[in-house]
Amino acid sequence: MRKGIALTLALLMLLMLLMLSGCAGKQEPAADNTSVVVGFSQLGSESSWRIANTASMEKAAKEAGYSLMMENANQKQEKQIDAIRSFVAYRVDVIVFSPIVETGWDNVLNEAKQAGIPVILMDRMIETQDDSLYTSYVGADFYAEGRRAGEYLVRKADALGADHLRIAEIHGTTDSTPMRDRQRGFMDVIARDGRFEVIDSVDGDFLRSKGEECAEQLLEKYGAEGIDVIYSHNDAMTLGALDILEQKGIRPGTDILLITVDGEKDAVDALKAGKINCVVQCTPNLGPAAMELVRSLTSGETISKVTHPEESLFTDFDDLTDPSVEGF
Ligand code: GYE
Repeated sequence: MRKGIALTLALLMLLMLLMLSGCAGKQEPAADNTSVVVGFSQLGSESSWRIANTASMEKAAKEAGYSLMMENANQKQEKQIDAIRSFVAYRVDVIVFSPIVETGWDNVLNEAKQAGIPVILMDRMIETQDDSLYTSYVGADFYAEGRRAGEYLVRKADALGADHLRIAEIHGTTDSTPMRDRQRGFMDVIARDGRFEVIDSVDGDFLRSKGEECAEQLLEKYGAEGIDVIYSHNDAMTLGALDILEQKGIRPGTDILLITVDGEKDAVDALKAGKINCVVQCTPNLGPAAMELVRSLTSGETISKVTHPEESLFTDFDDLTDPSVEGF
């Protein structure tokens, strides 16, 4: 009888040991991370940049072991507001969101604040009098991107010996951070240089289809001879414009210079083919940095208010056969 009990106990202990060692041996994230719920409001699916950004967030959350509740707002601010409200009602641990435009968030973010839920702005910023409405921002320095685009153009004008370049801008979603700051950075560099004239600025909403429409309108209004440069705030719009130029027998990159932002594969390939002159990089891979902020926050660490990724640019001055010149 005693022997029987001892044997059962020994077997039980063996079983427990096996279970414990099984847990320790797993390569997966700590089990308790799954109790951390991150509410993520993505603004839409307007470009390859956005699709890559969504994938980066999903992958990073999975790797960190967090439960990600994601809502895609399909370019509607109201849908983002609804998503944030639902995250508050669900009492998620952290809210991450990419605001489609800068204004109009104070009420809903106050609701999150009252509920004690920290908010991380990912990719885009908000305009508010109350900085306590968000804990941290992780995303590009769009003003620096705009400046890089302007500095490239100054260099190009020098190289061409040009004394008058007429620029048409195709800008991103009105009142979004990348639209505002890519425009401001670019203008700040070229404004006091008499060689540059901005003849128009049209809204392409970061969409390829609108980039096509904008190019059609600009060509109708000014003719190919009336435009020297198109500065477009993202690759999707640039690639749309590029198609229209080619359809009309205008050589993109030669007859009209093209400056773009993002760095998706198709744009970098067009740069290599001489059809785009400058690609200012903007990385969509913000997932790991965003999840690191979630980790710090949920571990009670203090976090920095602003995190910018390192970014650069590719241009027709560079050695484009270098393997580091590649898009996402
Ligand atoms: O440049 C564009 C996307 O906010 C940085 O949004 C992002 C921008 C990106 O639609 O392609």
